[in-house]
Amino acid sequence: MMDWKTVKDYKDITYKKCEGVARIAFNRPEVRNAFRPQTTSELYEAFLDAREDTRIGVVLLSAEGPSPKDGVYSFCSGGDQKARGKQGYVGEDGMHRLNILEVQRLIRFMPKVVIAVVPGWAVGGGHSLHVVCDLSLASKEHALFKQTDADVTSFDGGYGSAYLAKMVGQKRAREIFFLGRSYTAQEAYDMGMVNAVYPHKELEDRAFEWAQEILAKSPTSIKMLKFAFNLTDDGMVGQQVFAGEATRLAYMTDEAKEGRDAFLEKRKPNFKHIKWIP
Ligand code: S0N
Repeated sequence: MMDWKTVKDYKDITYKKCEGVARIAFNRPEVRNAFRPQTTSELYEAFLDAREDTRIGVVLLSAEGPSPKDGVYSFCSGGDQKARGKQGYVGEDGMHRLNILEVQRLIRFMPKVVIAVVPGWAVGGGHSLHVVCDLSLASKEHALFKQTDADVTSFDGGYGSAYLAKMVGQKRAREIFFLGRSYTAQEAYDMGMVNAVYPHKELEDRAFEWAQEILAKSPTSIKMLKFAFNLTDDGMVGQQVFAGEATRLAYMTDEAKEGRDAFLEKRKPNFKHIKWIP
């Protein structure tokens, strides 16, 4: 039995932790878990907390539900169209904000595995979020995948589309965006954008099991592998992120200690005893 502990009470999301796993969940089921600036600020804060917590190795991005209005389950239906002003999504401070892309980047660049747990509709920017997560698990009965970006002129030309094409192929990605059809969990699995499909009532338990399997692995390996998988698609930033971790590993060597000590002791470094390992 999982003993989830609430980290902080938020307005638009729930945030809990249990045994090395963080669970961040959308909590606006009455609007199919659409995100507004308030939601993206909360998501960013929670993801940052999970990133910084050295006990956490896996984050589950999930959703509360079903909707109290009609019993429909959703993961996320993207940007809240009611919060959309003339120049974009408007926060309570009246500013236009595009912060979901910052959440995407945090998911992409955090040195931990993020799993999208999709209990229902994954639509628009909600679809993009599952795409940017490292893994996706979906409810057999209720998960539905759909891209409405071209219907509402609020489109993701970054990871949501270009990275999706790497996953399912150019023809399929263009079909998903150009036609805006709905796809079942099984169809999403067959296309290669979902890792596994589970009966709805088992979904959260299975996701926790996936997380525990990952947590049994070497943290450094998982981190380096994630950044290696990202590297070619992220250009110079991908190289920067991967290289930063390589530098961190180099810091742990005797030669790094010698380089630092020599500088501090105002002498030339002596690397003569260090082997040139082939
Ligand atoms: C999810 C859909 C398919 C579900 O259909 P269903 O089951 O028939 O339910 P509905 O009756 O349509 O909805 C139930 C209630 O929920 C409200 N609602 C649903 N989705 C939204 C939403 N996104 N915003 C606001 N409200 C929503 C309905 O209004 C309804 O409420 P009531 O009962 O009061 O009438 C279907 O609902 C649907 O298609 N939803 C809209 C999906 C959509 O178009 N999303 C936006 C797509 N674009 C983005 O997400 C862009 C993301 C983004 O922010 C971004 C990304 C990259 C670059 C920049 C940006 C940027 O910030 O702009």
